[in-house]
Order: sequence, then structure tokens, then C-alpha cells
Amino acid sequence: MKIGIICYPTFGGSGIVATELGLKLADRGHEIHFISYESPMRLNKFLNNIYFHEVEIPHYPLFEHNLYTLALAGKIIDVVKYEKLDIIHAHYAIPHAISGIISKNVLKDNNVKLVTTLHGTDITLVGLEPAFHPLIKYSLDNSDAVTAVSQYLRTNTEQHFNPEKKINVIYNFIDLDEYKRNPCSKIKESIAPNGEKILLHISNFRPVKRVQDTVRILAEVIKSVPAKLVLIGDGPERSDAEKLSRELGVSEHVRFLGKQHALVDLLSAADIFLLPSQSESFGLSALEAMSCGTPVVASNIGGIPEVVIHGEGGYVSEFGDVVRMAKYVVSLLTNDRKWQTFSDNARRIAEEKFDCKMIIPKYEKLYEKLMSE
Ligand code: GMT
Repeated sequence: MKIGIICYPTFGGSGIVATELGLKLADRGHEIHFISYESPMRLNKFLNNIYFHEVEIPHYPLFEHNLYTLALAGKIIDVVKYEKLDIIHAHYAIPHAISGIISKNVLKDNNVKLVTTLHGTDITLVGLEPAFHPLIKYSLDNSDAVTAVSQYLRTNTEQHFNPEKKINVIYNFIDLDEYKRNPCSKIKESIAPNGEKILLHISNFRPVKRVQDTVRILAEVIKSVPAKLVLIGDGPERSDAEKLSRELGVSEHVRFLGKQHALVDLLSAADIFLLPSQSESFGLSALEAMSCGTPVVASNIGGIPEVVIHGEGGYVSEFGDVVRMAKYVVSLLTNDRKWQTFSDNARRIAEEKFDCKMIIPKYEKLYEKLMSE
């Protein structure tokens, strides 16, 4: 099949899922055309059947704001027509699905099908903007198929948008061969030279991630267990989190590493992964941690409980309840046998529910069904 993948190219979860999907589909023999304003961050290897098409945004003095939605639609039309795409797969409703619908309408005699995958904030945050609400509803009703990355996101979308079509849940996935525990004593020793336990968090440091809660959890944990907190990523909440770590007197135990690429090594060095988000449709970073055998302590909101099974591969609790989360962390860090059981369970859940070898064929089946209609 020839598949066009429309995504955000940066570190966000939707761009990562879209890129990994494209890479895996290419491995399975499909021809993949990524369309975005920049080459996707995770597109880091050459494959003969992967192409990237950059969307150029026209600049003209009259256009005070850029016309990305239209420029993207124009590029999709071009690629569908000349590369003879069978499927356009838009990741994130705004504006990708809208641009996909515009291009389909323009190419009305073409049989290309549009799949839209909802990732979370496109529905739970952006989708609630009154000006965007009818546009999202339009994009759901005019895509040939819509998928959501968790049961929670499907239910939430149905409640808020009452879509005409059934939404298919296709969970995010993980490459178990790539994300596996790979203990690197050098990393552990440099971060925790005195054998302290390591708590880790990865995100884009947006307010919904509640990064400051990771600092509050550390402040509680070190009352009973020597520990270090490693924060990976960057974004608007970073300086407030730094400030809080100074105010709580724990700054010497917190390392802000910024954006990093050696995630498997860092996740493998960690004893606990923290995800205290206020909103999370899935929690891809928690799955990456679990696949590396790192137990997760997270909030119980959104799709997280579908990934982090409470009492098996980690614990979940009310968002903001940092005392309870710290208690869960301490209970795992002070009982080696319990930690090992949770670590094994975390990996087993990743294998049983989220293996890419099981999830990618679900997308292929959906594409095939649409093409046969
Ligand atoms: O919030 C982010 O981390 C970015 C955002 C995105 O769209 O890029 O992530 C959403 O999609 C991810 C991949 O499907 C999910 O794992 C995240 O849970 C989801 N984020 C939220 O719902 C807040």
C-alpha cells in the first residue's frame, strides 16, 4: 500500500507514534510518505520506501498569520495525485484531519481514503475551544475511519462530539526489542554516586504534566529513602520546577537533563518512572518505561489506568495526591522482591497488550477494509 502520514514532527507523543508507525509499516513493505513542516524527529534511519515531503508555507505581506492548514492541504493533494497514495493517515485532528478532508474534496474523483487518529489533547484541550468544536466534529464525521489511542479517549470523544461513525480503539505500541532493560552502570553511578534510587520523568513540561509534582514526590521520598530525580524534556514548566526544587531544598537531588535521545539507557537506569499528569489519553512514556522493566507511579486519570495496571506494573492515584504517590514509590523502593515483581509485570503487560507486532497489523487491516469498500 502507499500511505501518506501527516503528523507533527517534534518530540510530542503523537509525532512519535506516527513516525514509529510509518517506520514499522515500511519494514512490512508499504511505501510511506511523511508530510509535515519538518522531517519527523524519530525518522532517523534510511529506508528505500520512505519519503518525506516538506510543507512550505507561503509568505506574503498580506498574510499576517501563516496558512499552514491550506499549505498542508495543497501538499497532500500533490502527493496523493503524483505518488498515487491509497491512504492518508492524519495524526491529530487539528489541523491535520481538516487539511486531509480539504484535499479529499478537491480530489473528488480520487479514491484515496482518510484515516484520522485522535491522540488526546486534540479532543480534551484544543477540541473544547468553542471555535474548534464544530471543526473537530466535522473532521470526525468526514474521515473514512477514526481511531483513538485508548478506550478513555473513545468514550470522551463520543461524549463531547457524538460522532456519526464508530471510533476504533487501536492502542499505542512499543518495539519490545528496542525498549528492553539495558542496565548501564556508568549512567547509574554518575547520577546516583552513593547508590541512591533514581526516579525519572520524561515529558514536554506542559502544565498538564504537573512536573512540579515530581519534585514534591521526591521531597517526600527522600525523607525515608536516599533518591535522585532525573527530569528529561523541556517546556514552559521547567523554570517553575527548578524554582520549586530550590524552595523545597532538594535542588541538589534533582537533575534537569533537557531533551535526550538515549532514552532506553536512561529508563533502564531508573528505579521508578513518574507520570503525575492532570490529563493523559494514553501515556506513551509510561509504556516505554514499562517495556524497559521500570515500574510506574502515575495519576489515575484518562487512559493511564489502561496502561499502568494498578498493583501490577505500578500504582496509580488521584492526580495531585503527591503524598500517596510518594508512599507508593517508597513501598517499591524498600522491598526488592516487590520491585522485581512489579518490574517483571510491567514488561509482561507491555508484551501482552502493546507489542508493535500485534498492533501494527490492526492499522493494516483497517486500511485494507477501507480500500475494499
Ligand atoms: O501531551 C503530550 O505529551 C503530547 C501529545 C501529542 O499529541 O503529541 O500526547 C498525546 O498523545 C500521546 C500519543 O498518543 C499520548 O501518549 C499522550 O497521552 C497524549 N497526551 C495527552 O493526552 C495530554
